[in-house]
Amino acid sequence: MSKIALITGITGQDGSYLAEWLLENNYSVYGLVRRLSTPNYSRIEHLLDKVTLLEGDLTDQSSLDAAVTEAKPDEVYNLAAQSFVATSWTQPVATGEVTGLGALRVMEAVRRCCPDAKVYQASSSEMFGKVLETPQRETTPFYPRSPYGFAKVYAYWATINYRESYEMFCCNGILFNHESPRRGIEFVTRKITDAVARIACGLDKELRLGNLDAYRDWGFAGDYVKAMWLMLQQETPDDYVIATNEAHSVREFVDLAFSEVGLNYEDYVVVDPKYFRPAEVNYLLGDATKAKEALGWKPEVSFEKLVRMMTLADVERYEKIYGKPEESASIVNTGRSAQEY
Ligand code: NDP
Ligand code: GDR
Repeated sequence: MSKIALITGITGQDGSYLAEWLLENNYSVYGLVRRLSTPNYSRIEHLLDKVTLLEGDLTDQSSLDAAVTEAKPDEVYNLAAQSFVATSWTQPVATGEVTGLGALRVMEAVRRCCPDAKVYQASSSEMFGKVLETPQRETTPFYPRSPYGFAKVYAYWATINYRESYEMFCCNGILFNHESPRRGIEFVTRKITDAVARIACGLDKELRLGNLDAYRDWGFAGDYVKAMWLMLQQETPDDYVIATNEAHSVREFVDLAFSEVGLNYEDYVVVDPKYFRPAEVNYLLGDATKAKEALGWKPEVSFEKLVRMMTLADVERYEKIYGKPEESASIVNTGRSAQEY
């Protein structure tokens, strides 16, 4: 009998990779989708005949109860969230509702309607915020720096409390930043690779960014969803940091991405205070030793490969629409295709 998984946030970056991974492993996959004025299935277009979509919203308990009752899942992956940190200052209450209370509602739905289901909660390195220890590990104290960060701390503790109060199998994956060609366009990595491609194709002349000296531990989303799954395959529930153990600055990312197309970032990047955050997370570096030892998990894609993968994918996308640029940027000469990554 194949296992059943319910993914909230299936239309997001991680949801799409996780659905692929679970389907490859013979799961029946259900995905929760919310009502939008126009459906947003671009990341799961290729999976639509293989997954069952259920309508629901993390702000609506009855819809979550109904989804869990219908799917009868063995595993629930709560990936849905208002996940953009910058927006959490302009929509702090909505962020708290979805990212914080939404996780509690998912666990309540499981407790009431399908208590034996295992639950994965998408916790975040943003909880470490103004870091109190480097590198950050499972025991590092939290100091969130945004409404998103403190909403995730609430959800983190709700996950642990449901494990301890009801003996539910609930796990926190404390994931550091992970990216891919499917990353939302407003996140800095994708904003950069999209702009590099536009500039290389002659469609744009500059890229406006905020703090170039923020450091992040960036990995590949396709690697990270496997860690989520591994957590739910263990005998006992626990919490794990998932990271590459390498920190790079936004400046390094931007430099490498422009180099991929043979350009110098200093000729195009403009620092715009509009993108500075009211409280910044300056430096994140994760220690995933526990995950390596207990889950046998390690990242496969390096920082350099990730930047290349994302840049190539965006260049190819624009080239398909507008044709190759006259000036041969080096990316066109690598002979590699984004499909290879
Ligand atoms: P995305 O922003 O790409 O996806 C978020 C998903 O949540 C989308 O499917 C979105 O649906 C859905 N969603 C938003 N609001 C609601 C709601 N009210 N009800 C139901 N669904 C909703 O995020 P990622 O895939 O990058 O991240 C997945 C999870 O992991 C998130 O919880 C994020 O906070 C967390 N995380 C991410 C990290 C990263 O680096 N990517 C690192 C650590 C944690 P729609 O398509 O309709 O907008
Ligand atoms: P983050 O990702 O806040 O770490 O949250 P983001 O890519 O938005 O920012 C990373 C760093 O880059 C700096 N930065 C800019 N960021 C954006 N978006 N746009 C800019 O123009 C820009 N210029 C500089 C930011 O200040 C920041 O320091 C992501 C999300 O996926 C969360 O949901 C997740 O929990 C964490 O990663 C781990």
